[in-house]
Amino acid sequence: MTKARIFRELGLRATMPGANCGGEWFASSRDVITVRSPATGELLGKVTQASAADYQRVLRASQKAFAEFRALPAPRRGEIVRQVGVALREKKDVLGALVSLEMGKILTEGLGEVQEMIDICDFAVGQARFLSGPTLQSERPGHRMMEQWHPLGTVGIITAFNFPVAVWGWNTALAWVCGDTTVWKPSSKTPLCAIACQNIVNEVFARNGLPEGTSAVVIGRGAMIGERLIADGRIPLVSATGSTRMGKRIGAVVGARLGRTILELGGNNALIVSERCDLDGALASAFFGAVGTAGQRCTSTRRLIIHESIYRRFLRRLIDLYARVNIGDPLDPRTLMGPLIDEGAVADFEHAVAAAVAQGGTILYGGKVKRASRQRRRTFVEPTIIEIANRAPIVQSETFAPILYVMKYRTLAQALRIHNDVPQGLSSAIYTDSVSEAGTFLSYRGSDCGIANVNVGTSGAEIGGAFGGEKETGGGRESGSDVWKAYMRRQTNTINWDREIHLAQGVQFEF
Ligand code: UN1
Repeated sequence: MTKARIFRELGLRATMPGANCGGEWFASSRDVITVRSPATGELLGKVTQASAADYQRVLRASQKAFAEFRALPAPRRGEIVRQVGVALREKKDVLGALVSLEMGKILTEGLGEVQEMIDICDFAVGQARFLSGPTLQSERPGHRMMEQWHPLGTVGIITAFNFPVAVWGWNTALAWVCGDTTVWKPSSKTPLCAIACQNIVNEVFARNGLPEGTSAVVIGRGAMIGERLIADGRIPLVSATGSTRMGKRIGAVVGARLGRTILELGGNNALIVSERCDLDGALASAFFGAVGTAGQRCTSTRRLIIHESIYRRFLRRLIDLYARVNIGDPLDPRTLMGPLIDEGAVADFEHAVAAAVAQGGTILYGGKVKRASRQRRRTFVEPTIIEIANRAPIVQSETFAPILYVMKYRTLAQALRIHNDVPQGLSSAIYTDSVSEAGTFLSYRGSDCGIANVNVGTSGAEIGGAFGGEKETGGGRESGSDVWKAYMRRQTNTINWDREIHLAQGVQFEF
């Protein structure tokens, strides 16, 4: 698919302003992002970032839209989200290709990301008829209690470059059926994906007569737009995906004004490979988990904890697979691994490899950066396997690159200790055919992560589950299950349907 076709079908132009709340795009700062293909360096477009005044305009529109949008019955809001799902189905090929072009993940993964958005739309349509609370038994005669869920307000959504469309999709589909308006600050590394998504939604929302501001985008610097958004008392909920460092800042600022957050931050995901397991399955899961998306998923497999009796054999087979990885143009169907997002990410990769070696690690495969050429930026690295101790400082931190740290264990208790001995707690997996090992891994004594899988790898979660993690991953949950509750305000109602007044707890207060 050509760039020209992608641009035409998604309403993108060579230069674009970066703010929108429906209708015209606008931006009044002098700050321009130059977007280049991470693979080739080809100029893709220029986006003018939003100014403080642009931010205020977006917020005002969002607040105004909320007053109207929340009055629509939830199933009607669901019907509109259904139409967004249909529009995404129609644009899946081009939007998936844009994700691949701008972010650098291989095409099948770009398409998969759009599929996640379609799936969450379908999920949200059903949810729209089921935003329900319980009725409760009152202790007082003639009284009834119940819970209701009301729309919350403007939801701020901050997303990272690595999932430039899907994470916004998870948040918005739910927020909209819940009656909230949304303001999106996407990563400045992937602004074109954000513009394309907003264009798709604008068409659907306009057709349905929704007020401008129901869905808004402000592309801008963290220091300018991000800081304003998190400090803004008009935004009751900030849902943010990104690094732990960024999450600590957001948590502190939003917390100081007693706002709410959904934080989905760094992971340090491990896969335990038991000697009693389907080794082919374990191999395939480790391979996809570590090499997929060039290791730039928050769920990427970063640590392999392998039973000592199969350690050498398993690694030999894994290294064989690594040696066959086709690295190159993410839009070429033969490619299995594309580039990292930019030269900064490559510097992080190089730093991590050097640190691992300095901290006692041995490189078993890869470790090098590919040289730049006329068709290639210096953003391609080798998928890398390093044998190292879990306690090495570099293993304790998340490097967004295809580096897999491997280590061995003797007993399951030891494997679990190693597994949980990192500051992060997003995703985890064990490959085992033992009911006892699987049961232990999923028990309170097992994985301390928000996601724990048996015979399924750490990455590539379905949208139907709650997605997020513990410890430095931030504790937030996005996507499926009962996550919608975070996007609404809960109200407890007590109704006296009889004449007599009764105070709770038997208190007498008569005059
Ligand atoms: C992310 O990397 O921020 O589970 C999201 C997965 C995807 C989502 C990843 N469904 O790998």
